[in-house]
Amino acid sequence: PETIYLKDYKPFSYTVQQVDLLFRLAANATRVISKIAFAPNPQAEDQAENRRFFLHGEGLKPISLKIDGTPVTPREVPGGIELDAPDAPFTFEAEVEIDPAANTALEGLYMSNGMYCTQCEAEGFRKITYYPDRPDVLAPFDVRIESDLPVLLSNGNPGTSGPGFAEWSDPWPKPAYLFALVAGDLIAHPDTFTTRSGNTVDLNVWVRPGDEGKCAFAMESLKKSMRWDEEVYGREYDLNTFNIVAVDDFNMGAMENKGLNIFNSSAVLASSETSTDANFERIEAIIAHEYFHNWTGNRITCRDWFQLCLKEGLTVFRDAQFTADQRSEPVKRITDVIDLRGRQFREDNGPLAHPVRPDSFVEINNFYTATIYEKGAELIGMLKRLVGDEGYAKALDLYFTRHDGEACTIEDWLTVFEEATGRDLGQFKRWYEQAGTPRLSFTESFNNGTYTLTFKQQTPPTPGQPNKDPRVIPIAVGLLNPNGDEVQPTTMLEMTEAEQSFTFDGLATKPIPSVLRGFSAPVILEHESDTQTRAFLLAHDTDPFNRWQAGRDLAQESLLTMLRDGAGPDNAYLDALLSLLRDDTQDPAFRALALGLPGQDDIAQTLADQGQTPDPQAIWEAFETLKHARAEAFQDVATRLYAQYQVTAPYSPDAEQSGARALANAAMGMINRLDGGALAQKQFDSADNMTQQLAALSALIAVGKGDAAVARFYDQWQADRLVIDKWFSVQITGARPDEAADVAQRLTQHPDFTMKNPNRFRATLGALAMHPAGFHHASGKGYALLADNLIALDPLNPQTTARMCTSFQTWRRYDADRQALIKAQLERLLATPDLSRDTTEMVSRILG
Ligand code: HT7
Ligand code: ZN
Repeated sequence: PETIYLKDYKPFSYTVQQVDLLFRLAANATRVISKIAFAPNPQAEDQAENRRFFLHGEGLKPISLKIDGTPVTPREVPGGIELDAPDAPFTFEAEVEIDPAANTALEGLYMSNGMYCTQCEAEGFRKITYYPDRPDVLAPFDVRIESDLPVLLSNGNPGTSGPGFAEWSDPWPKPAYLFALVAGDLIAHPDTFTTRSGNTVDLNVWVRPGDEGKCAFAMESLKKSMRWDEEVYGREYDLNTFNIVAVDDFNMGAMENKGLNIFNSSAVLASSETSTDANFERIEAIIAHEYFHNWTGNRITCRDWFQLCLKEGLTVFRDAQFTADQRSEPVKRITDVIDLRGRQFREDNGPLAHPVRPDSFVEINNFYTATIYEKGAELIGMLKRLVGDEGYAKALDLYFTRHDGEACTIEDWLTVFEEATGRDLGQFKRWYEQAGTPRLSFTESFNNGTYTLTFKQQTPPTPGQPNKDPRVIPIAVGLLNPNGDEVQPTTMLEMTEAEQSFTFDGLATKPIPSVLRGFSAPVILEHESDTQTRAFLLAHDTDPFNRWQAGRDLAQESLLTMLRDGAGPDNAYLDALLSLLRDDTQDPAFRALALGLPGQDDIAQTLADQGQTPDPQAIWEAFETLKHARAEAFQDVATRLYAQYQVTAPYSPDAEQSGARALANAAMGMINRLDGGALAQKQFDSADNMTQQLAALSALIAVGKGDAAVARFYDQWQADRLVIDKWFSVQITGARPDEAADVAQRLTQHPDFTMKNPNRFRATLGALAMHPAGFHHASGKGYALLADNLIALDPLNPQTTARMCTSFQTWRRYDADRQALIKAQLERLLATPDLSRDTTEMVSRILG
């Protein structure tokens, strides 16, 4: 397959002035009739004689093609067609036929439960009709849909409609990846929103009949997002309609199509009976994310797909700010960092490492990664820390005014910051160009009241990038005296060298440093610290992130020592955690987070970083031992917390109630280990919300008492797809390591298992991959099961297959036997006849 390079970017030879599309919908033979006004592009350097009129097109059946009314015969070229076109404005017309019912890839126009829907990002529009399917070609679209289905939707504002047809007009020039169409038997949950300049916007959440009772939360989240973007970024909505549609079969979370966001139903539908607190929080965040794209992505889009982080990093950053404002800032930061370390650091540390702005790709769908999204968002956070809140606000205002209606690059983005703040961001740009997570270490010295911190940064090689230059790193530091008082409030140090010292004067005693407060940069902080200092920080740090980090470090050290020396759990950790749990002045959500343990995969990675070979089974056993020791040591406090944090008020998914439930359920998890499931069974029997019910089910499975509850849960929820996804997952994640692959295998035979629904596939095979000791079982049965299913899925849905291959990305950290087993499965995958380009690229990169 062809590799595409950033350095080869050239603008398209033509501009598009207007797009008119007519869809005659039919399940197996939809007609798409397009009329597109083109003109030579003055920005393109091509001379008239070498202008190329190339249009993308994939799997289209051409019926007729015309230029200025005259039929034309195209030359078939890889990925599309080429035509001789005038060196003056002209109209191109095409009629093509496509087969949405046969489209299982869920890209382009496809069908999901009798409903038509589209997914065009990144390169799906070319499966709908011939078009310059690239993000730097922007045009207004007018759409007419003809179908007997009752609800016919597209982008922009509604126009004329009547029996069997509807017209839509989107005045905002947009790239084809933001095109959308939906047609189905849908029910609206309607509302309105008045913008701050007084425009009334019709809002609708569209769902399948039966789901109309699960839309209210999404609608409230949308209205909050609209208001927040006005208040915090000064961004108003710009059409008179905003539609959200829930679709069951969807490859990702959601899609920000202009005025017509299409969502995975798991990212919209919510009720207290069927959704957990975590589900509610995710829905609120995804609704906000897609809505915020209206400005960061749609009004200002990307010049090419190498600039993907321009819209995704910024929009993730904006949605994180929103969530922090709605809920708790420290809790949001801590959970984001857990996620970043678990997914992005893992990617940065292996064969799939790539820069936040990659410089080449084979299949762009493989680059919707944690690096582009989450590390991309971290870069925005660092920029904000470096230029300050005011500088950030000025730069964003300039970005919106200067680039509205344009397709931009990271250079454009950094230039507005340079101009708005007068800073040179040349070194900062390395964050976009260099892959890999910097390792940051420090030493301290104290002399005559002067305290010196000397930092070193170093980034290990990544594929194709053996050497790295130092980056600018904002390091937030505070200092505490031995009594626990803060003697130096948070200061932003700016490290620009490979090694650099910073001094603090006038200190009476050697302080205890709190470094990288708020996780001020996406680095791995390597610092040997003693248990006492960590316990001190857990008790006294004024920075909530670093307090939590101190607890996590203690847990990690304890686990590593248990694994290395066969020692028992560290008492200093248990004591420090116990004091925190007892402290009712502390936010319950924070205490629940402090009770969390590092991921088993994080421990495997840490061991690999230290040059050791992780044994997933031994890690699982160490976790079990530690959890059991905590259950015994915290028995009294767990019983008290469980009782104290039962929520008696009517269910609400707000931060306060969910924090209380999180702590009570963590307490129940501990009690469960000692009472053999008695309390969990009680909770399961009486639960009136999914958070309580699922936590209890999971606890029962963990102690081998889940059979009856698993059966009852299925009977109760068999009609609800999203709840049944949970039912699939919980049985696998809760299984013992030697049984997890067998449970997953059995569930793939269940009548409700289907390859065609990505949520169900992920709930089953994804759950196995997230059970490190089960997936990496020495027999290799986990690897074989995943590979079997990926081979079966690839011809149906290459995008989801390729994405799930990432479960194998850490293979080189394991012992020779496991490496051989995984390699054999990867080679088997690669040898599969007609393997998709997506999966071929992914597996080849993983094999290295
Ligand atoms: N911008 C979207 C990314 C996306 C996507 C969404 C659904 C299905 C396939 C997709 N490919 C790319 C989602 C977002 O980041 O908001
Ligand atoms: Zn996005």
